[in-house]
Amino acid sequence: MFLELILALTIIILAFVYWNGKYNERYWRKRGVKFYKKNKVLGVFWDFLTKDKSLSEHLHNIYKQYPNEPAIAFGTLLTPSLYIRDVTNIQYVLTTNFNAFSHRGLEANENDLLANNILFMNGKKWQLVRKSMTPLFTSTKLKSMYYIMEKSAQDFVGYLKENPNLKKGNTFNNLSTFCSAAICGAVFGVTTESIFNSPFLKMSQNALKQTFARTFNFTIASLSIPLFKLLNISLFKEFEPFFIGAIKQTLRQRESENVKKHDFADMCLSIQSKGTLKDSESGVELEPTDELLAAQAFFFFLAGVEPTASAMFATLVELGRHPETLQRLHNEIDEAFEMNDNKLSFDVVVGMKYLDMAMSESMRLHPPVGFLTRMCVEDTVLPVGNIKVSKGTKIFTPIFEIHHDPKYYPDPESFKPERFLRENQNSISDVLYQAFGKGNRICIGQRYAQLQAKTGLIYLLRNFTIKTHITKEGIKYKKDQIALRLANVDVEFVPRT
Ligand code: HEM
Ligand SMILES: *[C@@H]1O[C@H](CO)[C@@H](O)[C@H](O)[C@H]1NC(C)=O
Ligand SMILES: *[C@@H]1O[C@H](CO)[C@@H](O)[C@H](O)[C@H]1NC(C)=O
Ligand SMILES: *[C@@H]1O[C@H](CO)[C@@H](O)[C@H](O)[C@H]1NC(C)=O
Ligand SMILES: CC(=O)N[C@H]1CO[C@H](CO)[C@@H](O)[C@@H]1O
Repeated sequence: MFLELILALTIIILAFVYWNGKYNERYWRKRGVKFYKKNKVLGVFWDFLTKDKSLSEHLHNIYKQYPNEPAIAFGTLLTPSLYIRDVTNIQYVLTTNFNAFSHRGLEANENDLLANNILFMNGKKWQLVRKSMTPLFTSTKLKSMYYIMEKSAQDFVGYLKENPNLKKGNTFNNLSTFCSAAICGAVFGVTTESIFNSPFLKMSQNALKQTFARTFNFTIASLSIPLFKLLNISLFKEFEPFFIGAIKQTLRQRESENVKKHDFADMCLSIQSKGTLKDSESGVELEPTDELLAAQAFFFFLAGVEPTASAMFATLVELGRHPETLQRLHNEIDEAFEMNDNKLSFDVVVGMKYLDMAMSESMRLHPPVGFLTRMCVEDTVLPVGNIKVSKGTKIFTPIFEIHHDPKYYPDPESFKPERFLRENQNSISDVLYQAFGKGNRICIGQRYAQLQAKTGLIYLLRNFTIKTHITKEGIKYKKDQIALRLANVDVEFVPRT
């Protein structure tokens, strides 16, 4: 009986795989689009599941394999998926025809409370929440957050000095500690006595661990929304008790204290005091519950830690390999301290040009997020190649590949901050730099992340110089579905004399 069941199931699966592969191939042949045949059912996701590489690197292989195609299709079960190569088409999807591609291609299940955040939201709800969170990232707000970040950076340097054994080995982890402390303090107004012992840090380090179950759940989320819904998969359930609890506690405490700190908690209270969020045009309404606000905070927190630490790490790795750049940056930083009586401000940090160039170039070479996704919500036609795209089609657009294409960045593998000199900027058109995405769904935390990363880098480089150690196997990227994080390499902090 059991054996027969297994046999029947195997036959059904094989029949589905055969039929689905044919179906996907035919679907795209009719539209005149080249189809990635290596796995006709799961496309690059098959490569991702079976190889020790980031998903981005598999997309990169397709990019190189089809140099003359405006777009390449691949199988993702029943969802048609299109990987767009041509820059005009990319611009069409991300900006020109945003209305047809306003969806990220992910949707959260209802009971997964912390996934109910801007990244996963779509349509009018996305618009309502994005609009209500935008005031957190104005220059005035960032200015008031700067001093809290600076304090975290100083504490971090002190911590490294007191614990010499930490100056080498798993530096990424230690950078994520700084990021966690900075965002907890700056955005949530949570400052504990020792920033290195905070429960938030423990949670973020746990959340950063890649386990099989997480990879599996997230792969289903990006492969097929219907299947994701059917299996009722949750992504962040395990963090609910701690995180929602922490946000509730912060909000209630702030309410009772009745002091203004102009941070996330204050903004939440002000949103809640105004009541239901409404879109007058469509009549869509959304209640700003503690849970909804906690979900936004949760994603801000994850984003403030993982990709921000990746950007800092990539910058340090490149600086350690390029002594002249490092020296120039040391000079810029030392001068800034000397000209400002050892007391930096938001304006001084934002005005440091060479730091900005070095970071931009590091994020060009190693963008912490390697590609973007969208889903088509209105039938349309991509201008280059005249490709018909139907509602429901999942779209992937390259970041890493554009950043490494010699057509756009001559000698793309070399680290050259000078590419980002103002006078050279004209050659880098807007679509060609996408470390923070593009269009209406561009990273809401871009300026925040840059400020936090720069503040950390400034204090680290004021007190230390850098040595980059690459292992025998050579630099590579960690296996990850979204992130591009450097592996097989570490950075050592050497005290400056
Ligand atoms: C260096 C660090 C960071 C990098 C490289 C980064 C990169 C990105 C990218 C590539 C996207 C997708 C944009 C698109 O689809 O066009 C994104 C979206 C987003 N990021 Fe970031 N991010 C960083 C830090 C942050 C921080 C610190 C926050 C919050 C405090 C944040 C909040 C968000 C949100 C809410 C979205 C979704 C926006 C939407 O769908 O409307 N990110 N980020
Ligand atoms: C790091 O450098 C800053 C700026 O010169 C200095 O004020 C600070 O004392 C140094 N930190 C430590 C822990 O030595
Ligand atoms: C999904 O699972 C949750 C428990 O994790 C449950 O509360 C909810 O009712 C389920 N939803 C559906 C539609 O089955
Ligand atoms: C994956 O999804 C299942 C089904 O909702 C859930 O029970 C499980 O906890 C999830 N795993 C992780 C690591 O989130
Ligand atoms: C606070 C923190 O994350 N510290 C870590 C720094 O890296 C070392 C490994 O070299 C860890 O042992 C520390 O826990």
